Amino acid sequence: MNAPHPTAPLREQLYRDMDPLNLTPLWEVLHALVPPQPASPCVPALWKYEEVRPFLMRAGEAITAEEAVRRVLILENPALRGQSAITQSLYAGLQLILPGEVAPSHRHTQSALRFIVEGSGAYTAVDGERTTMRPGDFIITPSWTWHDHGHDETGPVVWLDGLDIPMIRFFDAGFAESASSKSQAVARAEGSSFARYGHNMAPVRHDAPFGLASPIFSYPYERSREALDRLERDAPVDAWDGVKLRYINPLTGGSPMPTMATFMQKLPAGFSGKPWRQTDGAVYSVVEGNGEAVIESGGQSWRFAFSPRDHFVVPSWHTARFSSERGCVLFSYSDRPVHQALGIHQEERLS
Ligand code: GTQ
Repeated sequence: MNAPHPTAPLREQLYRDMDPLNLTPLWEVLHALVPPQPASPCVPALWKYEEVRPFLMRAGEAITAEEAVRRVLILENPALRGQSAITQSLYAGLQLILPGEVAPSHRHTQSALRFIVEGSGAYTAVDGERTTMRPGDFIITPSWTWHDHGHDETGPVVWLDGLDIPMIRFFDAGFAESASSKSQAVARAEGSSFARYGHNMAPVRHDAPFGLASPIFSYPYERSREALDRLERDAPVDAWDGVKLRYINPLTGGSPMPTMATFMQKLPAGFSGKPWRQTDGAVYSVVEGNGEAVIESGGQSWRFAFSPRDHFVVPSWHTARFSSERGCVLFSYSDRPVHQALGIHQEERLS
């Protein structure tokens, strides 16, 4: 038997005596504080739309959009229950709006993205300009812009909300306020932002109306899809990503909003991708087609068979690879711009 270390009682007594002064010995926690590589508490998770949708529709019976302010079911990481987080830094939720409803106008420092999952004809209004929502469209609500959502047409409309809520909470930097009127007055014609900034041109003056965020509110699916189709036909397919593009702020070439990067990718039919890992955990929304994601970390492995409108999360530094027999299209977002701004982004492409 090993004799107890002669200093052990000394240390125990030290810890007990200094505890009331809120003092803790670094050497007991150093390894966990400065890990040799990221050790995310998040786990990979998949939400099948066919399983989630009935609960969204029940939410539609249980509460109005106006009473809820935002009628959303939060996609919580199973390892972070109660924290309204899908990764340590990101929030995801599915928002439902029904014909005739209004989600009242407010603004907050948290940035939001919308990715339209089901239905058409709802609108979101951002600082006086409305944008009609269609499946596959990517829409932004920059920090501190007034926004309300409404629906004057038919059928339920569901979209994915991606926000930097946990990140802003981490920094204790959140502000919010409600508007005095439910819906904003329309100040500009629909499509005027896209006309000004969406054609590789920009106004001659005043060309950054939303500071760090993109002046384009809506990136229509047909444009993104057309680009991916053309690249699939005419350019080499990447062995890890298939055909993948990032959305940009046309004024800077950077991400549409400072805290979140967004991507659209197509896996061609028969694609069997090589594995990769990156420090930015990412949330995926399946747009079209079926496929499989295999995610591995610390000897554990997850295999997700995904279909249109399903959502899944790949946490930081988990190894992932994608495949698709008949081809598919995936939208995703992550906190990559923050990693890049801090100079800590890491990516590995494995073979
Ligand atoms: O639409 O403004 O899912 O403020 C969570 C917080 C949506 C929104 C969410 C929000 C919103």
